[in-house]
Order: sequence, then C-alpha cells, then structure tokens
Amino acid sequence: MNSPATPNFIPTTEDLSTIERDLRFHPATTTHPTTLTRQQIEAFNRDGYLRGIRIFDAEEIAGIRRYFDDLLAKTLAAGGDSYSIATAHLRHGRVYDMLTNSRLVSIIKDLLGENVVGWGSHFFCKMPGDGKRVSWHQDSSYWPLTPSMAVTAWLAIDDASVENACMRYIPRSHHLGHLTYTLSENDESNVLNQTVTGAESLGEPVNVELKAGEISIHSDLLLHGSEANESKKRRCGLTLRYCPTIVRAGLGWNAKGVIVSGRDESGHWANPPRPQTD
Ligand SMILES: O=C(O)CCC(=O)C(=O)O
Repeated sequence: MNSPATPNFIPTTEDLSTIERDLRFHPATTTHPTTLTRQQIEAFNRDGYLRGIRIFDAEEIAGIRRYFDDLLAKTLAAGGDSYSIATAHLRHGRVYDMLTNSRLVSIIKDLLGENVVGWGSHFFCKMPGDGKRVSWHQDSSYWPLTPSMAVTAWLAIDDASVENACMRYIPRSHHLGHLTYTLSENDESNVLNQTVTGAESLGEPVNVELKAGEISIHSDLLLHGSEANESKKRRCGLTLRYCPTIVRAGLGWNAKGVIVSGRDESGHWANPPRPQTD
C-alpha cells in the first residue's frame, strides 16, 4: 500500500519490484519522418527532449482551457485536488480526443514508429501559491512498463514560464540509465514520491517555457521536475503518454492503452473506446 501522502496513481515500490524491467534509452530510429525534421529526431536522441511545438492554435487551446476549468471545478467540488485528474482519457471524451489528436500522433509516430499506444493523461495543475513542487525524477522509474520506450507530450493549457514554475529538464540525463532515488512518501510538498538527489550535478537544467497550445516531449528516462508556483498565475499542463505497442505493461496498466496508430499484433493493450461523456 502507498502511504496516505502518496497519491493512488503511483504504484508502490513493492509492486514495481515484482516486475523485471529493461530501463535503458532506446533511440528513435525513424529514417523518413513525416512531421518532425531529421534534426529534431537527432536532437531528441541526443538531448532526450523537444520543446516549443505548436499543436493547438489560440482559439482551440482557449476552448480546451474552458473545458479544463469546468473539469477542475467539478473535481475540487468532489474532494479531489488539482493534481488528481489522472488517466482522464478513460473517463472524459475530450481528453481521449487530445490523446488521439492526429497532429500530435503524427509527431509521436516519428519518434516511436508506426504502432503506438496512448496510455496516460494526467493534469499537473499548479495553483498559485499551492507550495507543490515535482522533485527531480525519471518517469520510467514509476511505471510498470518494459522496455522503457515511452515518451510524454506535455501540453501547456496555460502559458508556462519560470515565473509560474514551468518544467525543467536535465539535458542528456536519459543516457545515464535508471538512477538511484530516495522515497519521499511523507513529503507533502512533492506531488510524486521519488527524488533523485544531486540531480543538478548531472547537468545544467533547462527551463521549458511554453505558450498555451504548445508541447514539449520528453523521454521516460530524462530527469525532470518543477519548482513550486509562487506567482499569481495558474500553471496547468496535461501530460499525454505514449509507447510502442510492443511495450508490455504490468499491474493491469494495459487496460489504459488506446491504439492511436497502427496495430497491436498481440492484443496486449485493451484499446477501450472513446468515453461517451466529456
Ligand atoms: O508538470 C510538472 O511539473 C511535472 C510533470 C511530470 O513530472 C511529467 O510529465 O512526468
């Protein structure tokens, strides 16, 4: 069981230890990309991330923001918080539509190949002054997935800048393998529960400032995190997570996976339909 301070979307260390995982960076091998440039693919392989790619124009993202405002208000009224809307594509048609968005999927295919499953959708909404940071971590360390070939598209719902605690990456840290971490289960200020101590000695962090409607993309082994939002401006991002369909999921996580491109030969991923409710 997770400790009371640890949210339910994080598997326990004991559960994860039951799964043998291959946690190494697997570079993108696409030779004929359709949307990204070859230089972008090289940069992703070298640095572990891309940033500043526009997916939604100003009008589209304003509509998405209104939708999220309403979803957040309902979540708070029901006793949740601004970080508790996870695996939202299984319950909300509008989020399913973002996960399967054709512009986004064409970019992800250039990194992961033809057969792709979208399995994660989690809002990280930092309210002004909420005091929550995301400590330095590697996503693959949290996930019952093997091999580690997942990427996250982080969609800016609000403008994200240093002022309101945009994400920070440590470039090239995805080449370092699975790093040692300490558990911070009783640290109420960390949205998650792992911290790679001394992360900043592994490279100079970059601030990932984005305009609303843009995405950054990061490898599941890249060290990243974010400070607490001490500004008066909300900072909401929607993480959309993908991997090739050949990746195996334990702990029942295959139930979350929607085939967004190509085929899943083995039928491992459940591929649920679009939820009827927004
Ligand atoms: O939005 C943030 O500040 C953190 C997001 C994150 O950790 C992730 O995308 O895995």
